Amino acid sequence: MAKITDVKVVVTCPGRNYVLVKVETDDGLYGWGDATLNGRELAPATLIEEHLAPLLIGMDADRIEDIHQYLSRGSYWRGGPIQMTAIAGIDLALWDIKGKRAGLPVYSLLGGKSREGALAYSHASGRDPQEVEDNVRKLMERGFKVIRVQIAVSGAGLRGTYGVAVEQGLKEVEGLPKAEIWEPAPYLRAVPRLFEHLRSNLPEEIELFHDVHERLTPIEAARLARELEPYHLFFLEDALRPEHQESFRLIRQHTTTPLAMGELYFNKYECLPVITEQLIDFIRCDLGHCGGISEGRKIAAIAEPFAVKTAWHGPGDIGPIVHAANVHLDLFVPNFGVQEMVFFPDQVREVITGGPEFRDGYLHVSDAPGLGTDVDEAKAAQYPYRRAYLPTTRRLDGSVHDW
Ligand code: GCO
Ligand code: MG
Repeated sequence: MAKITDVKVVVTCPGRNYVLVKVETDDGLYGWGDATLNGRELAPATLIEEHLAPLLIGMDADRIEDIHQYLSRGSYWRGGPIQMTAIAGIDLALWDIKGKRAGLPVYSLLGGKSREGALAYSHASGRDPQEVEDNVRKLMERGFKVIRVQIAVSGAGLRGTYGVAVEQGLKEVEGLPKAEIWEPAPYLRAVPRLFEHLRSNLPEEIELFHDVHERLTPIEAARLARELEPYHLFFLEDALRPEHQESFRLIRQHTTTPLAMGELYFNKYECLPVITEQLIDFIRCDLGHCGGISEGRKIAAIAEPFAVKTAWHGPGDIGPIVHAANVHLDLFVPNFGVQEMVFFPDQVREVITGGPEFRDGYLHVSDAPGLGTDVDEAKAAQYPYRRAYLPTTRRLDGSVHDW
């Protein structure tokens, strides 16, 4: 028994905003979790501070599953990105504490290592196929064996650089959200051309794939997946909006391109149909947005008998603590597929220390008890919260399109 004595939220902006959750117990231990929701940071922060923390004081930090059930089902209000992000922040902190109490890394508490390292992927992008190729080669030199490729969609009236590196437009921007102008037709022409170029110029061993970011209709997605079939993608990511789960059937009828989905599913129930009907090949929920390790390990277990592998979301807009949780789970999960990763800037690493290390294409965590991450609260205080938004997307006629 270790009574929870305090739950504290730290919102910090070492380049971008992170919402960090500290849980303390009466045996003198503490754990850190991450409840960052990109562009909406103060919503989970307030939910934790105002509504969840008072419920947790005095509870037994060791009873992680009971706390998860209590917060996710006992409250009447279920699911959703804000609540499941807040719960994830607490859940990760509790796993961190449990590991520290046991003197064991979290992967060991989950059942131990099924593999030595987690196969990792990073992103390459560019304004034209040659620039993407050059960036893929740079990542290959760093040791990556799997790479996501995105290309800017250009044409008359289009504005913005969908999918192209951070400095060219994807990062959150301060002030009002930047509007990008995007059209499906030039996009649907650009992506197969990109893969044709890459597959003719790069060694065949390198695994490549593409993220659609939920921008297509079912029939457009089926067309794209079919046209990409000759290029043997590792997977086609998020081809459809999260509301269109049943439309994955349509894509499946038309192609053998492997499919991945899940960063916009917020609990195990939302993952069910695409897994149990074997409509996807990779489930890629965000452990920081779907309730943490406790929910993620169940999603992985549901997926295992259906031959669906995990590929947890791991971009820069969730901090190193979630990335550490990803890798602890990756090392254990038998049906692990691949792990998305980023190299965090020094500023972030000064505030949030520890976390996974990349070596020769794989991610590793240390044997330190818990998640192996910590937060320098004095450093975090030097970077106060700054309101920021992701860009939004409109069509040429001015109407809103999905992000
Ligand atoms: C991914 C995501 C990112 C998103 C970001 C939005 O697969 O990493 O789709 O590319 O841009 O997470 O907040
Ligand atoms: Mg994605």
